[in-house]
Amino acid sequence: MSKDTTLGYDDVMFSEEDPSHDFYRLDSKLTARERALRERVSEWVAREFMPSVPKYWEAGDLPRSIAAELGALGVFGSSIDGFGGESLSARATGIIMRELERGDSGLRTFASVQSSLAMNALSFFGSEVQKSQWLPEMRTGERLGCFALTEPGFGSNPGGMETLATRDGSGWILNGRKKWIGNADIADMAIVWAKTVEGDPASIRGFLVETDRPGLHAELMSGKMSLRCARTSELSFDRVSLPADALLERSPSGLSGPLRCLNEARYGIAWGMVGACEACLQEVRGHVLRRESFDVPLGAFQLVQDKLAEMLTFTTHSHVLADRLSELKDSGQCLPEQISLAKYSNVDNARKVAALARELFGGVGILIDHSPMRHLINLESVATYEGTRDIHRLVLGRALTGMQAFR
Ligand code: TGC
Ligand code: FAD
Repeated sequence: MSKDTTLGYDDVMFSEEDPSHDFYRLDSKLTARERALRERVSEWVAREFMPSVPKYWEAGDLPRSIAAELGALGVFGSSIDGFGGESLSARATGIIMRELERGDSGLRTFASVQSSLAMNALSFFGSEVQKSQWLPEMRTGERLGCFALTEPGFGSNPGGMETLATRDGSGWILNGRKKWIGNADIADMAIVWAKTVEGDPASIRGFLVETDRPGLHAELMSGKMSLRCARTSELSFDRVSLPADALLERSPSGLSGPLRCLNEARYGIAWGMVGACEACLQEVRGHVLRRESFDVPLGAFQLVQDKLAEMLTFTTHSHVLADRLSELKDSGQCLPEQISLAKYSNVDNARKVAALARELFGGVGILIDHSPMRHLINLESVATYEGTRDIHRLVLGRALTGMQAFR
């Protein structure tokens, strides 16, 4: 990393003095506790995580040891009451994701997979025994989970999945393959979604599968050009024997079980995008005030100010949407379609903000020393997982017309 351009602590930690910060004063709604949570997570990201980002990025890795640090910050299980902690407001969960994504989308993904997906699946659908056995240690980060829905042939259409759990006495035999599974090669357990009747999407159920079971194999995927600070694997199940109590007994039959968990992760992404936008805008604002061209700071040019205004506008729109979503969620009124709109449009906004910020950095903007290009590349993954833009617009089209156009 070149010395003169290295990010400083102040470039990353949110600053209430920065005029681009929280333009509509939405953070005035934060309780003292939410404010303290935000400062704690933001400070850890700026001080502890950011200095290692170039190393993680080049290695294409995020070490398992980060789990204990995130656990100590209180990042995992923030919507779950009991089992080693208490539930926080929806806004607090959003704030956690916002601050993690300010650092890197891979970091927020790590928390989403553990907390929004694996822990929530257990909390929604697990037995009391499963919850007591797993949730307390997942909260601290001592144990890690992953969420296995996607298959090589079935991403946008998970209902087509071929992974099959068949009865074997009182237990089950699991066969199949999953792809693109975050944290799978370092996880202690996987929430695996499988059909219990071949070819019947209405038979999909969730299973808690310990990753040391014979016949289960995790293969780390290589060659990712996006979300490099994240471990993503293929999982295969070759006649994996499961006990009867591996079934998530309260998981409904069909896709609504996994989709209920996806709602939680998509909600977190809508908030995470606010953090990615804020990081890009804050960093590039500092740059255009310092960097001179034609003997004046870049920030003095009208075209540059137009780009800054555009970035502020997208950032603010995303923040307003995420904040309102948290109110709808806390009042029990939040619809999956509202989450779809916020997920896809906040990702769209963040892609535009990151691209403008990268442009304003000129040549140095392609170096790992600066965040916008890294955010921009990461956002290719975020735009793809948890439902692509196309899928979420089709969800909205269905809500508006009553006709589904997926098939
Ligand atoms: P469809 O017929 O629409 O629905 C099947 C059943 O599910 C119910 N449902 C929902 N329930 C809860 N929340 C939602 N958002 C729901 N949407 C639908 C629905 O009422 C029905 O219930 P029931 O009782 O009648 O059975 O299903 P479909 O097969 O037509 O598919 C719909 C579609 C395309 C929207 C869905 O499959 C979809 O969302 N596809 C995208 C797949 C996706 O997002 N995968 C994500 C994998 S995990 C991941 O990417 C992690 S990345 C890491 C990170 O999060 O950071
Ligand atoms: P496809 O479904 O093949 O889609 C390809 C293109 O076709 C897209 O542009 C899509 O919008 C479009 N398309 C598809 N269907 C339609 C349609 N009906 N109408 C119009 N256009 C359509 N999954 C997990 O289960 N767990 C994880 O932890 C996880 N982590 C991930 C991490 C990363 C980095 C990535 C990239 C993916 C991850 N995924 C995970 C998988 C992710 O959810 C899928 O990649 C995503 O759902 C899209 O599926 P696909 O890649 O098969 O694309």
